[in-house]
Amino acid sequence: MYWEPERECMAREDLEQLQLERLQSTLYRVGTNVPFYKKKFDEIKFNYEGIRSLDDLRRLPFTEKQDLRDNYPYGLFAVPLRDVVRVHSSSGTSGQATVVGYSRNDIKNWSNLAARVITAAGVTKNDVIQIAFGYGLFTGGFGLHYGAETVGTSVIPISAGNTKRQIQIMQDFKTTALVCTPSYALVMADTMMDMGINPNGLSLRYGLFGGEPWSEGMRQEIHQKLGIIATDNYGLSEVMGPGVAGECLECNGLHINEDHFILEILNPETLEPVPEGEVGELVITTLTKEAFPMIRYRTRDLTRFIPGPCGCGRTLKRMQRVMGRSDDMLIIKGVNVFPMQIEKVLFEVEETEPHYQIIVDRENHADKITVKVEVMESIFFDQMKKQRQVIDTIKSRLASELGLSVDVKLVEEKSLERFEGKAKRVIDRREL
Ligand code: DLL
Repeated sequence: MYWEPERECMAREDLEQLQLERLQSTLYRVGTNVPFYKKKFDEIKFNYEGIRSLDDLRRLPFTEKQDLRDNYPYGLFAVPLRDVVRVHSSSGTSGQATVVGYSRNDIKNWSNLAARVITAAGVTKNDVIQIAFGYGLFTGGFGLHYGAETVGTSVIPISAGNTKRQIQIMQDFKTTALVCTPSYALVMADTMMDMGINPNGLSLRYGLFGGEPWSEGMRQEIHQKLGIIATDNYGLSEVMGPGVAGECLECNGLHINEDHFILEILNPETLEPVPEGEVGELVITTLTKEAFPMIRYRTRDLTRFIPGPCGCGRTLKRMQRVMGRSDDMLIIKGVNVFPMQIEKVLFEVEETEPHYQIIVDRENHADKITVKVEVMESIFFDQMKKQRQVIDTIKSRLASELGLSVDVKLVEEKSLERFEGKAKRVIDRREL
């Protein structure tokens, strides 16, 4: 049930003391070994002795994605390359790629934290786990792979893609736990239907999903279609990869591995902490990373802390599922719209399939959103009247959720693009 109970159920006071000690030593190491931080610390005349409490962290400057780009490839590493045993990298689809590195000890910690997340999600050494995240420069595959091996689970390192083969192997190898993005899990469910395979006849019991935002409605959909317990786990390559936070079987927020990371939730404009329990931007400081420590990294991910204790007994603080990134926020006629708000509404409408696309255009200087959503075959082909009704329902629910009128188009089942990794739901044509 717990992987490291002495840490996961630690008394708050002891945890904070440990965080403080680890923070002091991290700051000393980066200030000594990384010219980028040394310069920043000198600028504010930062004195290491001055860090007496965790609140003192707030005096330090932020690190941003651009800093990683400017220091490409190895400029922010805090150890010489001979002590680095692994590098990963972001794809660079939204600009110059970034590179992160791990020492032997970092890999040990990462494996342990991924093992925590896997254990919290119900998986034990008796399970057979199919890792359908990409292996390679992306951290998803290797991160969870090492975690699963640490737990002692039988690992099938299949990587992403080739969906029919995934299902064949799931059936033949008696997979009990599936690891991938939530959108890919739904693609697998559809493919099973096409192959005439009943998910209830498989051995699958658990699904560990992450790497992209997903709604509670999507969790229910996966649960119904695959008959599994679906948990959420969160991480990002800049601070480690998967293993930063993960849900337990209470399925009510993600426990943060606070002995290895300090998470702040700040108002993205003022950069001051939001009042307890309110939504803001997650800012992360690593406490144990040797090769690639990060001080106050601005993730752009939006979430909130969940107050109060959790039924599972872990004392590690919880955060709510990440609702999206501030850079994914669309501003339409001055109204802020998050793709997750649209997903939430679509999943509440019975006739829709869980596949959609959000298209943003600019017509006559005005922004316009069109939501394309797949609907059941029977509705798409036969019933004009029913189609109108579904469109009207979605439109009116979206209008009340967003405060904005949105165009809705019903499209045929399987007509929208499918994704094996992170889904790309928004097409913003305004930039073209
Ligand atoms: O996606 C690490 C990961 C892999 C986490 C597999 C969990 C499972 P990156 O490619 O660097 O790393 O992308 C990180 O993805 O800043 C979030 O915006 C988003 N993200 C990751 N997990 C979640 C999640 C991996 N559970 C970026 N919910 C992050 C919402 C997520 N968004």
